[in-house]
Amino acid sequence: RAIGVMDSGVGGLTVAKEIIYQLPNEHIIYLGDTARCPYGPRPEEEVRRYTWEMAEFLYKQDIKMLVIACNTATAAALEEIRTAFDIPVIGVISPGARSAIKYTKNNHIGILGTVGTIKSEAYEHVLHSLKESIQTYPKACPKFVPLVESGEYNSSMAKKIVAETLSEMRQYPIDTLILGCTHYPLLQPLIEQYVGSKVKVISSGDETAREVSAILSYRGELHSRHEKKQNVFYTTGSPVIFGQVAREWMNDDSIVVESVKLP
Ligand code: DGN
Repeated sequence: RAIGVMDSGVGGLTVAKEIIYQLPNEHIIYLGDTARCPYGPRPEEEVRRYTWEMAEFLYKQDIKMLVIACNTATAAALEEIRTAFDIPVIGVISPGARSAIKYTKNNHIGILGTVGTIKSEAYEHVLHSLKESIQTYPKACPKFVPLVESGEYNSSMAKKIVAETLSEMRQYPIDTLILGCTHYPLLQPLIEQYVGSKVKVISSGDETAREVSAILSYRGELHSRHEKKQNVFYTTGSPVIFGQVAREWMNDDSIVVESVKLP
């Protein structure tokens, strides 16, 4: 059986890439809800409904585990989907927060995310439950996701938008910066360049993949040999740009993207 990975668009590919890297024997079924991306500015109730629709689509593909590789969707619906499903369901917020706690020395942590994620204060909640003395510096970055979805994450416009959005972050005493949106690792080189080498930039993919590995291994559900099946990538939008970003980001020219309709 496969591992289901879902996001509002191409962002969850940053998590899927880590899962494929750490668990090369596993088979992934990915769903990006590109037609309704971005989720960030939408009311929580709407994000919750869309997240359920994606989760149910993947569940029907006979998956053994579900990764909600979208912070906005994790904040809105992880707990209720986890309660309802009979397979393990994880999100990306706790893994990202755990990584940040491992790295910070001065306990000042910046958080970048969508409007929905920042408003939910989900990162603050997890960070403070792990370590009370953490000081947080949140910033919503609504211009980042459209840049990534349009494949323009290397452009000079991207560089300008990163600089404009993060100018106040440079004033804060942070030593760690959480990319609290799975789209942002595609902008990571620009973000790192802008905040400078004294700030450790964290994305949640690595730690999320470790959690997938730990859970499946505990349940005895890891494949010991390579699953012969190709990973499958679905989008609710146009497969053209999605396919370009996916092939480039995953370094895999064989990726074919299929269209689906939700619900
Ligand atoms: N990739 C999603 C996240 O991690 O929050 C959000 C993208 C979006 O829909 N704005």
